[in-house]
Amino acid sequence: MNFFKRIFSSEKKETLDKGLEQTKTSFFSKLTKAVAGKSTVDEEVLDNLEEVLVSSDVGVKTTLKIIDRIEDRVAKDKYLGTEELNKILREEIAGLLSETNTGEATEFEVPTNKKPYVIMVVGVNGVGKTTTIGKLAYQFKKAGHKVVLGAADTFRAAAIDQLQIWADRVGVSIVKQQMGSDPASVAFDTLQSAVTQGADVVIIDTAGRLHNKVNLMNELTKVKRVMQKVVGDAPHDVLLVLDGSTGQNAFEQAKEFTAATEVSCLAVTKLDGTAKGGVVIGISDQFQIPVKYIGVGEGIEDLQVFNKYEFVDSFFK
Ligand SMILES: Nc1nc2c(ncn2[C@@H]2O[C@H](COP(=O)(O)OP(=O)(O)O)[C@@H](O)[C@H]2O)c(=O)[nH]1
Ligand SMILES: [Mg+2]
Repeated sequence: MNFFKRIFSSEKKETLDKGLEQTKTSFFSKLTKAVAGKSTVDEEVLDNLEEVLVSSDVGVKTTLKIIDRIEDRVAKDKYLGTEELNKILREEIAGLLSETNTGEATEFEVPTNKKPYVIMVVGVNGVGKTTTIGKLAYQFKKAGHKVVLGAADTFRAAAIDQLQIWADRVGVSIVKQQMGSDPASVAFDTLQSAVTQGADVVIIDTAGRLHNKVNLMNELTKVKRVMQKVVGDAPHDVLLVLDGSTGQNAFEQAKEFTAATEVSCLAVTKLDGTAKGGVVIGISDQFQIPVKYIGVGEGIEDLQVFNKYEFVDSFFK
C-alpha cells in the first residue's frame, strides 16, 4: 500500500498533529530558512539541510543517511523550491522508516498466546514510566483486558502513591509493598496475584535511580529471574521509556539501557511541548528495537501506538 494512502482514526490523528505541532513549526521554519534565497540544490543547501535535521534531533547518523539519499536523488544544482524539497524529504524519511521493523501497529495489542502478558517498564527517573503505565493500563482495560499493576519502584513512597493514583483512576488492581522493600519481591507478588486473579496483562513499574550500570543490570536481572518463578517466560516485553524532549540524551539512555538489559520495545514520551520530535525518526532508524508507543500529553488518552505512517504524515503536514 502507498505509504501515505492509509486511513487513520481522525481523533487519534488530531491528537498526534497537535502533539507534534512544535516540532513541525520549528522544523519548517528552519527548513524555509535553509533554502531561502536559493534556487538550486547546491552544497550549501545540503549543508543547511543537514543542520536542520541534526538540530531537530534526528541524530547525526540518520541525518547523514537522509542527506545521502537526497544527494542520490536530486541532480546537482537542480532548481528546487521549499515545497518540492519538503516533498522529497518526506519521501526519503518515509522510505527510511519503512525499512525499520517499527511502527506497523495501529491498536494496543495483547499477544493472545500469553496469559498473563507481562510487561516490565524501565527507564531513568522522570521520563514518564508511571504515567505511561497508567495510560497503557487504561487502553488495555478499555479493550476488555484484566490488568494488574506492580509497584516495583520502591525507592520513593511518592512513586508507589503515584501508581496507586493511576490504578484508582483507571480502575485496575495494584500490588505494592512498603517503600524500600525489595522490587523483585513486589514483582513476584504481582505475578502471583495476577495468575490467581486470571489477569490478562501485568505491568511492572521499576525504579530508574540506578545510574551505575552494574547495579542496574543486577537489579533488573533479579526482578526478571524472580518473575520467571511464577510465569516461566516473563517478562514478555521490556519496555524502555525515553523522554523525547531530552533529544540526544534519549539516544544515550537507549544505549545505556540496552547494554544493561534486553529491551524489547520503546516508548518515547513528551513529544508534545517540544520541538525535538525528530528524535523518534533517529531512534527508529538507529536502534533495532521497535518504538511501540509515543506520549503526546499528560492526559489518560495521550498515549498512542506508534505508527510510522501516521507519524511522518503528521510531521510533514
Ligand atoms: N507533556 C507530557 N508530560 C508527560 C508525558 N508523559 C509523562 N509526562 C510527565 O512527566 C512527569 C514524570 O512522569 P512519571 O510518570 O512520574 O515518570 P517516571 O519517574 O519515569 O515514573 C510527570 O509530570 C508526567 O505527567 C507526555 O507524554 N507528555
Ligand atoms: Mg515513576
